[in-house]
This record gives sequence, C-alpha cells and structure tokens, in this order.
Amino acid sequence: SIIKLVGAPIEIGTSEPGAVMGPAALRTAGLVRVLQDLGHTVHDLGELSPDGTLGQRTLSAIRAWTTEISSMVETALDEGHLPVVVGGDHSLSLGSIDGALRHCARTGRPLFVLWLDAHADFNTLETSPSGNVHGMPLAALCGEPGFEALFEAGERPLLDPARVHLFGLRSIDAGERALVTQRQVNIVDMRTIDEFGVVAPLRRILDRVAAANGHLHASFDVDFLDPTIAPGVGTTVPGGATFREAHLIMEMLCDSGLVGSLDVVELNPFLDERGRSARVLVELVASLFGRRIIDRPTEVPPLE
Ligand code: DIR
Ligand code: MN
Ligand code: MN
Ligand code: MN
Repeated sequence: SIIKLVGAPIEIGTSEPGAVMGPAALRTAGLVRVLQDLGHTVHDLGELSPDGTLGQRTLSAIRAWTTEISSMVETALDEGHLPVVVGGDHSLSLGSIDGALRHCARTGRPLFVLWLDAHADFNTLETSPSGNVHGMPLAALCGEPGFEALFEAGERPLLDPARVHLFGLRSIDAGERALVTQRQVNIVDMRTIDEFGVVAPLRRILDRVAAANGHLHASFDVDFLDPTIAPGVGTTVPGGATFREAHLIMEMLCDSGLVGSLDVVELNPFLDERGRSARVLVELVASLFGRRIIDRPTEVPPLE
C-alpha cells in the first residue's frame, strides 16, 4: 500500500517548546528517502497548518488540529493507504486515532492501539498535574468526560480502553494510575519488559489483534526510548527501551503485517544532540517498513 505521510507540527499540548520542528528534523534525517529506498511509494502531504491555530494555545486550537488530522487519516485508510503522522506532540494522536476509529466503524474491524511510551497519557483535565494535553489523549479518545472541546460537536466513535496496549510504561501519575486500572487498559510496563523481554509480551498483543482481524494503530512516543539514545524529547524518563529492543519491536510489527496506521511523536529537535534522536527514529521507522538484515529462514537450520 501507499504510505501517506503528513507532518503535524503541533506543540500546543506540551509546555516544552520545540516539537513544532519535529517533522522537519525527521525529513532532514531522511525519512522519505529511506521509505522510498525500501520500495514504497510515499505521498508526502507536507505539513498541516490548520487555520486559526497559529500562536493559539487553546483547546479549540487543538480541536482544529484533531479535525484536520482525523479526516486526513480517515480518508487515507478509506482509500487503502497507510497513514503516517509525524509530530509534533502527542496530542496529534487525538486526530489520528479518531480518524482510524471512524474508518473502522465503517469496516467493522476492531481498532487496537499499541502505545509505545514512557507514560500512560491517560490523564483527564482533573487528574493531570501538568495541564498538558499530550498527557491526556488516550483518556479523551476513550470517552472520559470533560474533553468535548477537543472534538467536533456530534457523535464520535470511542476507543475501547480494553483494546489499548501501553508498552514501555515507567512513569504514571496517581490519578491516571487509578483510571487505567479501572478502565482495564492493558499494560506492559518496564518491569514486565525487564522480566520477559519485549518478544513474549508483544507476541501476545499481535496474536490478539490477528485473532480479532483488527486494525492496529501504533503510536510511537520518542520517550519510549532511553534518553541516552534519544535525548530529543521534552519529558525524558530514565530506563527506557534500548535501540535493540525498539528495533526488534519494529521488525516484529513489520513481520506481523498488522500495523495499519502510525504516529511518530514528541521529537523535539531543540533538545536533541545533533540530530541523533531523529536519525534513530528514521532507522526504527525503516525497520517497521521492511528493512531487514537478511530474510529470516522459516526454520533455523541445525548447526553442522
Ligand atoms: C505527564 C507527562 N504524565 C503529564 N506525560 C507525558 O503531563 O500528564 N507524556 N510526557 O508523553
Ligand atoms: Mn506520549
Ligand atoms: Mn471514511
Ligand atoms: Mn511520553
């Protein structure tokens, strides 16, 4: 399928300026070229810039982004393409997941979300200690009250929290901790990864999505990675995924063939070290889209 790439340079959802430069840094690091070199057709839709949002830091400005990203993603999926939204802060997932939900409501396939992130992003306006919307998108998408201002008026499809899989969690606020438990969000936290590695827990998630013939939306927050390999993000948390763990995850996602839409969010080039994080992200996206060292044999041949 054709990759529909769009930049969403939004930073209204965060208090750390710089995410607005994320899409430009990913392009500079070779994102489009790498995908083309893998044989993909990439339709680069450039950067979104919704009317009336310039300089605005309000919920209604975020709604303008949500609406625009949602319709772009929905249309791309309806046309059989694979939308990739690069940010920009994590509030852009309000739009990408809303669009995927609308598409899935029509096809009847269940939407699953793989949220690769140090954080749960399940705060509400009430539980959030920071007030930053990038820490709230999952709660809003799952229909927690108080988020009406973030979406167009009228009915919208809601995300089922039981189909959300947090992966790599290692920082959670007290209020959202209670909420994710109550809503039965699925969690593979860093302790689980330390005990079992990434393969077994991810395999279970992928098996579940495949068994349900689901659409998998992957949302990759840069802070999922360890700050030593990806310092270019506003909210680093120690103890993140290694390059090899993240790389293996991307290869498994590729092999599964299940990922139908993708976000790459929270890259902050202003905090990066000479483009390091951007380059790491491009490498990881390349693996997700089919770069491999050698083809895997279906069975490992016995040693002589
Ligand atoms: C924190 C940070 N939980 C908040 N969240 C971040 O502000 O709600 N998410 N950085 O990626
Ligand atoms: Mn996040
Ligand atoms: Mn549609
Ligand atoms: Mn995060």
